[in-house]
Amino acid sequence: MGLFSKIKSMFQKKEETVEEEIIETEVEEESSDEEEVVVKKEKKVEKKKEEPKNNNVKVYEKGLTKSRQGFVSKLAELTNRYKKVTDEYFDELEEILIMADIGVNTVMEFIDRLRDRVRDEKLDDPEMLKEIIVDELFIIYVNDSVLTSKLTFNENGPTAILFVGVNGVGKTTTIGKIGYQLKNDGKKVLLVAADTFRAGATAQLKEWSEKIDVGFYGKEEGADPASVVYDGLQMAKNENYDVVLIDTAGRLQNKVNLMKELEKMNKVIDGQIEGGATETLLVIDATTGQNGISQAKAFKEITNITGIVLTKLDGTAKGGIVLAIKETVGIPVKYIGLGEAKEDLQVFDIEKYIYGLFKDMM
Ligand SMILES: Nc1nc2c(ncn2[C@@H]2O[C@H](COP(=O)(O)OP(=O)(O)O)[C@@H](O)[C@H]2O)c(=O)[nH]1
Ligand SMILES: [Mg+2]
Repeated sequence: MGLFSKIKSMFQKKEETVEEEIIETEVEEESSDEEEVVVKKEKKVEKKKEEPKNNNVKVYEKGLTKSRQGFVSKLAELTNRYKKVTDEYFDELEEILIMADIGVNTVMEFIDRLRDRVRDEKLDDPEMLKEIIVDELFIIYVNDSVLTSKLTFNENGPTAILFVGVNGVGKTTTIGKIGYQLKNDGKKVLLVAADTFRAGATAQLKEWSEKIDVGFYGKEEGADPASVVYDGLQMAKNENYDVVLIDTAGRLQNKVNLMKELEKMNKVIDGQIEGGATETLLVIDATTGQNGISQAKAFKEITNITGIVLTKLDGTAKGGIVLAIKETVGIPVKYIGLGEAKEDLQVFDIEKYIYGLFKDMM
C-alpha cells in the first residue's frame, strides 16, 4: 500500500467515528438534496473550530478546497485523458505542477524521479502513477529532515517569539490566532507591538489582545521598536507572563535597516531572557506564490528563521507552495492560516495536508 492510501485510510477511519456520533443528522442528510448536505457538513466544521485543540482533518479539507479543485482536478483530468504515460504526459504534468506553484526546480527534480520510477518499475498506466505522484510529493517534503511543527518554549522565564514578514502577509492576525491557541493551552500571553512603523499597526494588535483577552504592550507610532521590546519584556517579567509574541515591521525594501532593526531587537531579548527568542517565525502569504518564496530566501539571509507560518491558504489554489518552501528554503512550515478568524490557524500537519489536497483524486 502506498503512502497516500495509508493516509487516506487513516483519516477516513477517523471520519467514520465522527459520523457515528452524529448518526441522527446523518439519516436526515441522506434524504435531503445535495445543497443541504453541503450546508450541514460546513456546520460540522464550524463546530470543530470552536475547539482549537481539535486539529480535525476537515479543516484541512475545507481550507484546501481551492487548491484541490485547481491542480488536483487537473491531475485527475490528465490521468483520464492519457491511456499511456508518454513524454507529452510528463510535459503536461510538469506544467500543472508549476502552475500549482510547487517551484520550477522542485518540479524538474520531481519529474526526473518520476521518470526513473516509471522506467524501473515498468509502469505505463497513468492511473497507477497517481498514487506514486502523491507519494513522491510527500517524500519531497519529508526528505530526511526532522519535521517539527512544535514551538519551542523557554523553561525558565518568559518565552519570546518574534514574528517577521513583509507588510500585509498576516503577521498581526497570526499573532492574534497563536495567542488565542496559547491562551487556551493555559498560558499567560502578552502581545508586544514592535511594528511602530505602519500607522494603525499598534492599535490593530491591541484590538486583537482585547478580542482574545490577553495582555498588551505598545507605544506611540514611530517609537524605537527595540525600546518597545525592552519595555514589553520588563512587563512580561514583572507580571509573570509565559509567552511574549512580538509583532514587527517587515520592511524588506531596506534590507540593511531591517537586519539592523532585528539585530537590535534580538540583542534586547538576549539581554532580558537567557537564551534569547526561542522562535522567529516568518509569515508568508500563500496567495503570493513564488514571491513568497523569494521573501523567505531574503529573510533567511538577514535573520535566523526557525519556522514559517503560511497564511491565506484558504484563498488560493497555490497549496503546492508548502512543498516548494520546504524544498527551496529548507525551513519547516509550522502553522497554516485558513481564514481571518481567531480559530482559523492550524498547526501544520503534512499528513492532513496531503489528505486535504488529494482526497478526491483516488
Ligand atoms: N483569508 C485569509 N485572510 C487572512 C489570513 N491571515 C491574515 N489575513 C488577512 O490579511 C490581511 C492582512 O493581515 P495583517 O495581519 O494585518 O498583516 P500584517 O501586515 O502582516 O500584520 C487582513 O485583512 C487579514 O484579515 C488567512 O489565513 N486567511
Ligand atoms: Mg501588522
